[in-house]
Amino acid sequence: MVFFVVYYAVVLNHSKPYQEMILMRCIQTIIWWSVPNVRQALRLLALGSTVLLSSQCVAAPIELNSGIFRGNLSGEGHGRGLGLRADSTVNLTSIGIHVDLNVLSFDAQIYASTNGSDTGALLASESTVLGGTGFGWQDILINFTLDAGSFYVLHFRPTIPNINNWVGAGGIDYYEDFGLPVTVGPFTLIDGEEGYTSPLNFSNALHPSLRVNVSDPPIEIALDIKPGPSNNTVPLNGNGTLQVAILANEEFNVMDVNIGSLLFGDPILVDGGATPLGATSDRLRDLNHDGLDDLLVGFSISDLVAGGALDASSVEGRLTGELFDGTPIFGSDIVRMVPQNNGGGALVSSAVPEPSTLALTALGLLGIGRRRRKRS
Ligand SMILES: [Ca+2]
Ligand SMILES: [Ca+2]
Ligand SMILES: [Ca+2]
Repeated sequence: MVFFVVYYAVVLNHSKPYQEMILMRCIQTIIWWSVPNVRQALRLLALGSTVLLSSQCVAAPIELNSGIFRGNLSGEGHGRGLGLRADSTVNLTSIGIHVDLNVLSFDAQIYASTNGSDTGALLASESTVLGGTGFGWQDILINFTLDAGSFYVLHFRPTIPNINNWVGAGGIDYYEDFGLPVTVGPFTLIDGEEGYTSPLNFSNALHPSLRVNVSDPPIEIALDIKPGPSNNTVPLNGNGTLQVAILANEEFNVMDVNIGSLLFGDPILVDGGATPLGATSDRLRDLNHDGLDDLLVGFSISDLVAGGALDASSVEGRLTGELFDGTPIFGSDIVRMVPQNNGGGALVSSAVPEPSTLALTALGLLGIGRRRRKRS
Protein backbone atom coordinates (compact mmCIF):
# COMPACT_ATOMS: atom_id res chain seq x y z
CA MET A 1 0.00 0.00 0.00
CA VAL A 2 2.82 2.36 0.97
CA PHE A 3 4.69 1.66 -2.24
CA PHE A 4 1.55 2.40 -4.23
CA VAL A 5 1.27 5.79 -2.53
CA VAL A 6 4.90 6.54 -3.33
CA TYR A 7 4.42 5.43 -6.93
CA TYR A 8 1.27 7.52 -7.24
CA ALA A 9 2.96 10.60 -5.85
CA VAL A 10 6.24 10.34 -7.70
CA VAL A 11 5.16 9.09 -11.12
CA LEU A 12 1.96 11.01 -11.70
CA ASN A 13 1.99 14.62 -12.68
CA HIS A 14 2.42 16.34 -9.33
CA SER A 15 4.81 19.19 -8.64
CA LYS A 16 8.23 18.21 -7.32
CA PRO A 17 7.72 19.70 -3.82
CA TYR A 18 4.44 17.78 -3.52
CA GLN A 19 6.15 14.53 -4.57
CA GLU A 20 8.87 15.10 -1.99
CA MET A 21 6.32 15.88 0.68
CA ILE A 22 4.41 12.63 0.00
CA LEU A 23 7.66 10.66 -0.03
CA MET A 24 8.70 12.13 3.34
CA ARG A 25 5.28 11.38 4.86
CA CYS A 26 5.59 7.74 3.78
CA ILE A 27 9.11 7.38 5.17
CA GLN A 28 8.01 9.02 8.43
CA THR A 29 5.04 6.69 8.65
CA ILE A 30 7.11 3.56 8.04
CA ILE A 31 9.56 4.61 10.75
CA TRP A 32 6.79 5.75 13.08
CA TRP A 33 4.98 2.43 13.07
CA SER A 34 7.97 0.09 12.76
CA VAL A 35 9.88 0.29 16.02
CA PRO A 36 8.32 1.32 19.36
CA ASN A 37 11.51 3.01 20.58
CA VAL A 38 11.83 5.02 17.36
CA ARG A 39 8.22 6.14 17.77
CA GLN A 40 8.97 7.18 21.33
CA ALA A 41 12.06 9.13 20.26
CA LEU A 42 10.11 10.87 17.50
CA ARG A 43 7.40 11.86 19.97
CA LEU A 44 10.03 13.43 22.19
CA LEU A 45 11.55 15.26 19.25
CA ALA A 46 8.09 16.49 18.29
CA LEU A 47 7.81 17.98 21.75
CA GLY A 48 11.09 19.80 21.30
CA SER A 49 12.78 17.70 23.95
CA THR A 50 15.24 14.86 23.60
CA VAL A 51 16.07 11.61 25.33
CA LEU A 52 19.45 13.17 26.19
CA LEU A 53 17.75 16.08 27.93
CA SER A 54 15.60 13.68 29.95
CA SER A 55 18.57 11.62 31.07
CA GLN A 56 20.23 14.76 32.41
CA CYS A 57 17.38 14.98 34.94
CA VAL A 58 18.52 11.76 36.65
CA ALA A 59 20.09 12.75 39.96
CA ALA A 60 23.65 11.78 40.90
CA PRO A 61 24.24 9.39 43.83
CA ILE A 62 24.21 10.99 47.28
CA GLU A 63 27.12 10.07 49.60
CA LEU A 64 26.03 9.63 53.20
CA ASN A 65 28.68 10.23 55.87
CA SER A 66 29.53 12.68 58.64
CA GLY A 67 32.29 14.31 56.58
CA ILE A 68 34.84 13.54 59.35
CA PHE A 69 37.05 10.83 57.89
CA ARG A 70 38.60 8.32 60.33
CA GLY A 71 40.53 6.27 57.79
CA ASN A 72 40.61 3.18 55.70
CA LEU A 73 40.49 0.19 58.02
CA SER A 74 39.69 -3.51 58.02
CA GLY A 75 36.08 -4.54 58.05
CA GLU A 76 35.39 -6.57 61.16
CA GLY A 77 31.84 -7.11 62.29
CA HIS A 78 28.69 -8.30 60.62
CA GLY A 79 27.78 -5.32 58.51
CA ARG A 80 27.60 -1.54 58.72
CA GLY A 81 25.02 1.10 58.34
CA LEU A 82 23.52 4.45 59.17
CA GLY A 83 20.42 5.62 60.94
CA LEU A 84 18.77 8.62 59.33
CA ARG A 85 15.63 10.64 58.93
CA ALA A 86 14.06 11.30 55.54
CA ASP A 87 13.43 15.06 55.40
CA SER A 88 11.32 14.69 52.26
CA THR A 89 9.62 11.74 50.62
CA VAL A 90 12.00 10.05 48.18
CA ASN A 91 12.24 6.74 46.39
CA LEU A 92 15.48 4.88 47.15
CA THR A 93 16.72 2.97 44.09
CA SER A 94 20.13 1.73 45.30
CA ILE A 95 22.34 1.49 48.38
CA GLY A 96 26.13 1.29 48.00
CA ILE A 97 29.21 1.17 50.22
CA HIS A 98 32.80 2.41 49.63
CA VAL A 99 34.87 -0.66 50.30
CA ASP A 100 37.00 -3.55 48.99
CA LEU A 101 34.62 -6.53 49.15
CA ASN A 102 35.49 -10.19 48.98
CA VAL A 103 33.40 -12.06 46.43
CA LEU A 104 30.24 -12.93 48.34
CA SER A 105 26.51 -12.32 48.32
CA PHE A 106 25.65 -9.07 50.11
CA ASP A 107 22.39 -7.58 51.38
CA ALA A 108 21.24 -3.98 51.23
CA GLN A 109 18.59 -3.54 53.92
CA ILE A 110 16.22 -0.89 55.15
CA TYR A 111 14.96 -1.10 58.73
CA ALA A 112 12.25 0.90 60.38
CA SER A 113 13.40 3.10 63.25
CA THR A 114 11.75 5.46 65.72
CA ASN A 115 14.78 7.73 66.21
CA GLY A 116 17.61 6.82 63.80
CA SER A 117 19.43 4.97 66.63
CA ASP A 118 17.21 1.92 67.20
CA THR A 119 16.22 -0.67 64.62
CA GLY A 120 12.72 -2.06 64.28
CA ALA A 121 11.20 -4.20 61.58
CA LEU A 122 13.04 -5.05 58.38
CA LEU A 123 11.20 -3.16 55.62
CA ALA A 124 13.18 -4.10 52.50
CA SER A 125 16.15 -6.29 51.59
CA GLU A 126 17.89 -7.02 48.29
CA SER A 127 20.83 -9.37 47.71
CA THR A 128 23.55 -9.25 45.05
CA VAL A 129 26.89 -11.03 44.56
CA LEU A 130 29.60 -8.35 44.64
CA GLY A 131 33.32 -8.00 45.28
CA GLY A 132 36.61 -9.01 43.76
CA THR A 133 36.99 -5.69 41.92
CA GLY A 134 39.19 -3.86 44.43
CA PHE A 135 38.43 -0.72 46.39
CA GLY A 136 35.49 1.35 45.19
CA TRP A 137 31.74 1.80 45.28
CA GLN A 138 29.64 -1.35 45.43
CA ASP A 139 25.93 -0.79 44.88
CA ILE A 140 22.85 -2.96 45.30
CA LEU A 141 19.63 -2.02 43.53
CA ILE A 142 16.60 -1.65 45.76
CA ASN A 143 13.22 0.05 45.37
CA PHE A 144 11.68 1.57 48.45
CA THR A 145 9.96 4.83 49.28
CA LEU A 146 11.12 6.69 52.40
CA ASP A 147 8.42 8.92 53.87
CA ALA A 148 9.14 12.50 54.92
CA GLY A 149 9.66 12.78 58.68
CA SER A 150 10.22 9.04 59.24
CA PHE A 151 13.41 7.42 60.57
CA TYR A 152 15.16 4.47 58.93
CA VAL A 153 18.38 2.48 59.16
CA LEU A 154 20.24 1.67 55.93
CA HIS A 155 22.36 -1.43 56.39
CA PHE A 156 24.90 -3.29 54.24
CA ARG A 157 26.00 -6.81 55.25
CA PRO A 158 27.22 -10.17 53.92
CA THR A 159 24.18 -12.37 53.24
CA ILE A 160 25.71 -15.16 55.33
CA PRO A 161 27.20 -14.02 58.67
CA ASN A 162 30.92 -13.66 58.05
CA ILE A 163 32.51 -11.76 60.91
CA ASN A 164 36.05 -11.03 59.77
CA ASN A 165 36.12 -11.99 56.15
CA TRP A 166 33.69 -9.88 54.18
CA VAL A 167 35.98 -6.92 53.59
CA GLY A 168 39.06 -7.55 51.42
CA ALA A 169 42.62 -6.30 51.86
CA GLY A 170 41.68 -2.81 50.63
CA GLY A 171 39.58 -2.21 53.75
CA ILE A 172 36.63 0.10 54.21
CA ASP A 173 36.25 3.88 54.46
CA TYR A 174 35.17 4.90 57.97
CA TYR A 175 33.74 8.20 59.17
CA GLU A 176 33.27 9.45 62.76
CA ASP A 177 29.84 9.25 64.36
CA PHE A 178 30.63 12.36 66.49
CA GLY A 179 30.21 14.42 63.33
CA LEU A 180 26.50 13.50 63.38
CA PRO A 181 23.77 14.59 63.03
CA VAL A 182 24.34 16.23 59.68
CA THR A 183 22.02 17.01 56.81
CA VAL A 184 22.95 15.52 53.44
CA GLY A 185 20.56 15.99 50.55
CA PRO A 186 17.04 14.92 51.59
CA PHE A 187 18.35 13.15 54.73
CA THR A 188 19.49 13.96 58.25
CA LEU A 189 22.12 11.38 59.26
CA ILE A 190 21.69 10.41 62.93
CA ASP A 191 24.01 7.57 63.97
CA GLY A 192 26.34 4.87 62.61
CA GLU A 193 25.86 1.24 63.57
CA GLU A 194 27.14 -2.30 63.07
CA GLY A 195 25.74 -5.76 63.52
CA TYR A 196 23.89 -8.46 61.67
CA THR A 197 20.21 -8.35 62.59
CA SER A 198 18.00 -5.99 64.52
CA PRO A 199 18.66 -4.67 67.13
CA LEU A 200 21.90 -3.37 65.64
CA ASN A 201 24.75 -1.99 67.76
CA PHE A 202 24.79 1.81 67.72
CA SER A 203 27.48 2.13 70.43
CA ASN A 204 30.04 1.74 67.64
CA ALA A 205 31.56 5.19 67.03
CA LEU A 206 32.17 4.78 63.29
CA HIS A 207 30.14 4.44 60.14
CA PRO A 208 30.93 3.60 56.54
CA SER A 209 30.32 5.91 53.63
CA LEU A 210 27.09 4.70 52.11
CA ARG A 211 25.71 6.16 48.93
CA VAL A 212 22.20 6.05 47.64
CA ASN A 213 20.46 6.79 44.40
CA VAL A 214 17.09 8.44 44.81
CA SER A 215 14.25 9.32 42.50
CA ASP A 216 11.02 11.19 43.01
CA PRO A 217 8.37 9.16 44.84
CA PRO A 218 6.05 7.03 42.68
CA ILE A 219 3.26 8.81 40.83
CA GLU A 220 -0.15 7.14 40.71
CA ILE A 221 -1.51 7.38 37.18
CA ALA A 222 -5.14 7.22 36.07
CA LEU A 223 -5.53 3.85 34.35
CA ASP A 224 -8.48 2.68 32.24
CA ILE A 225 -8.37 -0.95 31.16
CA LYS A 226 -10.40 -1.32 27.95
CA PRO A 227 -11.24 2.39 27.72
CA GLY A 228 -14.68 3.48 26.68
CA PRO A 229 -18.00 1.88 27.56
CA SER A 230 -16.78 -1.48 28.81
CA ASN A 231 -17.18 -3.74 31.80
CA ASN A 232 -13.47 -4.65 31.54
CA THR A 233 -14.08 -8.28 30.65
CA VAL A 234 -10.99 -10.23 29.62
CA PRO A 235 -11.40 -13.61 27.91
CA LEU A 236 -9.24 -16.12 29.75
CA ASN A 237 -8.38 -18.01 26.56
CA GLY A 238 -8.45 -15.02 24.24
CA ASN A 239 -5.85 -14.35 21.59
CA GLY A 240 -6.52 -10.63 21.33
CA THR A 241 -4.78 -7.59 22.73
CA LEU A 242 -5.84 -6.06 26.01
CA GLN A 243 -5.79 -2.29 25.59
CA VAL A 244 -4.84 -0.26 28.64
CA ALA A 245 -5.06 3.54 28.68
CA ILE A 246 -2.87 5.89 30.69
CA LEU A 247 -4.90 9.07 30.96
CA ALA A 248 -3.13 12.43 30.89
CA ASN A 249 -3.96 15.43 33.03
CA GLU A 250 -2.61 18.98 33.31
CA GLU A 251 0.25 17.81 35.57
CA PHE A 252 0.93 14.49 33.86
CA ASN A 253 2.08 14.35 30.23
CA VAL A 254 2.03 10.83 28.79
CA MET A 255 4.96 11.83 26.53
CA ASP A 256 7.13 11.51 29.66
CA VAL A 257 6.33 7.80 30.01
CA ASN A 258 9.13 5.40 29.08
CA ILE A 259 7.01 2.85 27.23
CA GLY A 260 9.79 0.27 27.32
CA SER A 261 9.56 0.23 31.12
CA LEU A 262 5.83 -0.55 31.30
CA LEU A 263 4.78 -3.87 32.84
CA PHE A 264 1.25 -5.21 33.30
CA GLY A 265 -0.25 -7.96 35.42
CA ASP A 266 -2.51 -8.92 38.31
CA PRO A 267 -0.82 -7.33 41.38
CA ILE A 268 -1.53 -10.35 43.57
CA LEU A 269 -0.02 -12.78 41.06
CA VAL A 270 2.93 -10.50 40.24
CA ASP A 271 3.73 -9.83 43.90
CA GLY A 272 3.52 -13.62 44.36
CA GLY A 273 6.26 -14.18 41.77
CA ALA A 274 4.55 -14.13 38.35
CA THR A 275 6.35 -12.12 35.67
CA PRO A 276 4.47 -9.03 34.47
CA LEU A 277 4.36 -8.43 30.73
CA GLY A 278 5.68 -5.60 28.54
CA ALA A 279 3.56 -3.78 25.99
CA THR A 280 3.36 -5.00 22.38
CA SER A 281 1.77 -1.85 20.97
CA ASP A 282 1.34 1.80 21.86
CA ARG A 283 -0.31 4.86 20.39
CA LEU A 284 -1.43 8.33 21.36
CA ARG A 285 -5.11 9.21 21.33
CA ASP A 286 -7.30 11.59 23.30
CA LEU A 287 -9.59 8.90 24.67
CA ASN A 288 -11.63 11.05 27.06
CA HIS A 289 -11.83 14.11 24.80
CA ASP A 290 -10.24 16.54 27.26
CA GLY A 291 -7.81 17.92 24.69
CA LEU A 292 -4.86 16.00 26.13
CA ASP A 293 -3.37 13.00 24.34
CA ASP A 294 -3.64 9.78 26.34
CA LEU A 295 -1.37 6.76 25.89
CA LEU A 296 -2.96 3.49 24.79
CA VAL A 297 -0.74 0.43 25.30
CA GLY A 298 -1.59 -3.14 24.32
CA PHE A 299 -0.75 -6.43 26.00
CA SER A 300 -1.14 -9.94 24.57
CA ILE A 301 -3.89 -11.68 26.55
CA SER A 302 -2.58 -15.14 25.72
CA ASP A 303 0.94 -14.17 26.86
CA LEU A 304 -0.43 -12.65 30.08
CA VAL A 305 -2.29 -15.87 30.89
CA ALA A 306 0.53 -18.18 29.73
CA GLY A 307 3.02 -16.30 31.90
CA GLY A 308 0.77 -16.43 34.95
CA ALA A 309 0.32 -12.63 35.13
CA LEU A 310 -3.48 -13.04 34.74
CA ASP A 311 -5.65 -16.02 35.65
CA ALA A 312 -9.26 -16.90 36.42
CA SER A 313 -8.91 -15.44 39.92
CA SER A 314 -7.79 -11.99 38.72
CA VAL A 315 -9.94 -9.01 39.66
CA GLU A 316 -7.37 -6.24 39.14
CA GLY A 317 -4.77 -5.29 36.56
CA ARG A 318 -1.81 -3.11 37.53
CA LEU A 319 0.53 -1.17 35.28
CA THR A 320 3.95 -0.15 36.59
CA GLY A 321 6.82 1.66 34.90
CA GLU A 322 8.94 4.77 34.86
CA LEU A 323 9.09 8.22 33.41
CA PHE A 324 12.21 9.07 31.40
CA ASP A 325 13.66 10.79 34.49
CA GLY A 326 13.37 7.52 36.46
CA THR A 327 10.29 8.49 38.50
CA PRO A 328 8.26 5.32 39.15
CA ILE A 329 4.61 5.29 38.06
CA PHE A 330 1.81 2.88 38.86
CA GLY A 331 -1.93 2.55 38.37
CA SER A 332 -4.62 -0.11 38.42
CA ASP A 333 -8.15 -0.86 37.26
CA ILE A 334 -10.54 -3.78 37.68
CA VAL A 335 -10.65 -6.76 35.32
CA ARG A 336 -13.40 -9.34 34.95
CA MET A 337 -11.99 -12.61 33.72
CA VAL A 338 -14.47 -14.60 31.65
CA PRO A 339 -14.19 -18.01 29.97
CA GLN A 340 -13.92 -18.09 26.21
CA ASN A 341 -17.00 -18.99 24.19
CA ASN A 342 -17.01 -22.30 22.36
CA GLY A 343 -15.11 -21.62 19.16
CA GLY A 344 -13.72 -18.39 20.51
CA GLY A 345 -16.37 -16.03 19.14
CA ALA A 346 -17.75 -12.93 20.77
CA LEU A 347 -15.83 -12.90 24.04
CA VAL A 348 -12.44 -12.96 22.36
CA SER A 349 -13.39 -10.07 20.15
CA SER A 350 -14.34 -8.08 23.26
CA ALA A 351 -10.65 -7.36 23.57
CA VAL A 352 -9.84 -4.43 21.29
CA PRO A 353 -8.14 -5.99 18.25
CA GLU A 354 -4.91 -4.74 16.79
CA PRO A 355 -5.59 -2.22 14.03
CA SER A 356 -4.65 -3.41 10.57
CA THR A 357 -1.47 -2.16 8.95
CA LEU A 358 -3.59 -0.08 6.61
CA ALA A 359 -5.39 1.58 9.51
CA LEU A 360 -2.07 2.15 11.33
CA THR A 361 -0.62 3.80 8.24
CA ALA A 362 -3.65 6.08 7.92
CA LEU A 363 -3.46 6.87 11.64
CA GLY A 364 0.24 7.62 11.28
CA LEU A 365 -0.38 10.10 8.47
CA LEU A 366 -3.19 11.72 10.43
CA GLY A 367 -1.13 11.68 13.61
CA ILE A 368 1.89 13.38 12.06
CA GLY A 369 -0.39 16.02 10.55
CA ARG A 370 -2.11 16.57 13.90
CA ARG A 371 1.13 16.88 15.81
CA ARG A 372 2.46 19.38 13.27
CA ARG A 373 -0.62 21.54 13.65
CA LYS A 374 -0.21 21.51 17.41
CA ARG A 375 3.35 22.81 17.16
CA SER A 376 2.45 25.66 14.84
CA1 LIG B 1 27.07 4.86 66.63
CA1 LIG C 1 -12.52 0.41 31.30
CA1 LIG D 1 -7.28 12.82 27.20
